[in-house]
Amino acid sequence: MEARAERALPAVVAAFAPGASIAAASRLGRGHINDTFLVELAGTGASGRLVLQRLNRWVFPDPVAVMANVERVLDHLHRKLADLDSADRARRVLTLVRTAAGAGFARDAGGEVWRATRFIGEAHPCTGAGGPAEAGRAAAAFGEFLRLLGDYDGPPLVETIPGFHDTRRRVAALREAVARDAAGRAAGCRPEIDLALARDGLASVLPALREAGLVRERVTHNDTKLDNVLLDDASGAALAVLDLDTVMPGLVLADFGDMVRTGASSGREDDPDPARQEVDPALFEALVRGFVAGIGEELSPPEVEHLAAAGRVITYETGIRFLTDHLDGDAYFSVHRDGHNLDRARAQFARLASLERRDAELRRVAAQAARDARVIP
Ligand code: GN1
Ligand code: MG
Repeated sequence: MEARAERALPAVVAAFAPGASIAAASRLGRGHINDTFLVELAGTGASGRLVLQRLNRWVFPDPVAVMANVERVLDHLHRKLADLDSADRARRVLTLVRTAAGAGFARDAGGEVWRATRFIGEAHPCTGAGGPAEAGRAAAAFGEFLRLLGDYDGPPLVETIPGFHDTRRRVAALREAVARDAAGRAAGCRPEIDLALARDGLASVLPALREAGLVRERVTHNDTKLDNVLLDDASGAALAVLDLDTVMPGLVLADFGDMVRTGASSGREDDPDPARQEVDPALFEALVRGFVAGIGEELSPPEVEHLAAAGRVITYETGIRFLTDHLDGDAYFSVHRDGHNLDRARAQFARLASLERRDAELRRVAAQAARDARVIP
C-alpha cells in the first residue's frame, strides 16, 4: 500500500506539472488518513515544491466530492483575501495546483485521487511547543477561517463523511464494535469500554443545543487539531489553515472542542500517561481568547457558555473513535505500533477526566474572556 503511493508519484507529477522531473520527494506530515508527499520539481517549465496528497478512499468514499468542496472553499477564501498582495496571500491560504487539463485533481493508474497544493516554505505545523501564545495564535487562525467562511455563498458543500461529528452515532458504532469484537481485543480493554459507555450522555450535549435552536449549522472545518495550522518559522505568526477534507456544514462548538482536545494540555495525542494529559487552564484561556478574537461577532452567547463542554464532547468522541478502531483491528486510523489506537483512546480519556475535574474553572475562564472581548455582556 505504502510503496504503491510512492510508485505513482512520477505519473502524478506529470499530470500536475508536465515536463517536470522529480528532484526530491519525501513523506510529509503526521496525518492519520491520507498519504502526503513533498515533491521538489526540476526541469523545463516547472520549478518549486508541491505537496501531493493521495486521498484515502476508504475514509472518503467519494474523493471527487471532497475535491469539489476543497475547490469551492479555497475559491471563497482566495476571494476574501483578494486585498492581500499575491505573495502574502500564497502564505495565508492554500493554493490548489491544477492539472494540465484544468482539473483540480488527478487519478493514478489504480484510480486513486491525488491533489496538489503549493508548498508553503519557511513554515511548520503548530506543535504546541510555543505555549499559550502559540496556542492562541492557532486558535485565532481557526476562528478567522470560520469568520471568512461565514458568508460562504457557493454551491452547497457535500457532507463528505456523513455524521462525522454525530457523537451518538459514534457511540452506537462503539457498541457494535464491542459486540463484533472482530480483532478479539474487547477482553483486553474492558475498563476503557466501560468508561466510554458510562459517559454516553456527553453524546447528546451538542444535539440538544441544536434541537433547542440555540446553535446552528454553518460551514466549519471539522478537523481543527492545532497541527492543522501552519506557523511562520521566523515570527511564529499563524499563516494558513490546512487539511480541508472535512470542511462542510457543522457546529462551531465542534471546531472549538477539537482545539481544546489538542491544545489545552501539553501531552501528545498518543501519550497514555495521565499526568501529561492534565489540562492547563492558561492554554485553555489562550485558546478561548484567540478563537474569540478570530471569529469575532459570529460567536453566540449559548456557544460561549458551552466552549468548555465542547472540549469534553470532542475529546470523548475522539476517544471512542480510537477505541472503536482498536476493537475493529485498526482499520481506519493508521497506527505505528501494537495497541497504538488503545493508547490514543486512553490519552483522550485521561484528558477528558482532567477537563471534567476543571470544568467549573474553565467555564469561568471562557465567560471572562468573552466578556473582555464584548461577545457577551
Ligand atoms: C484524523 O487527517 P488527520 O489525521 O489530521 C481524523 C480526525 C481526527 C484525527 C485525530 C477524516 O485527522 O477526525 O480527529 O485524525 N480525520 C478523519 O488525530 O477522520
Ligand atoms: Mg484530516
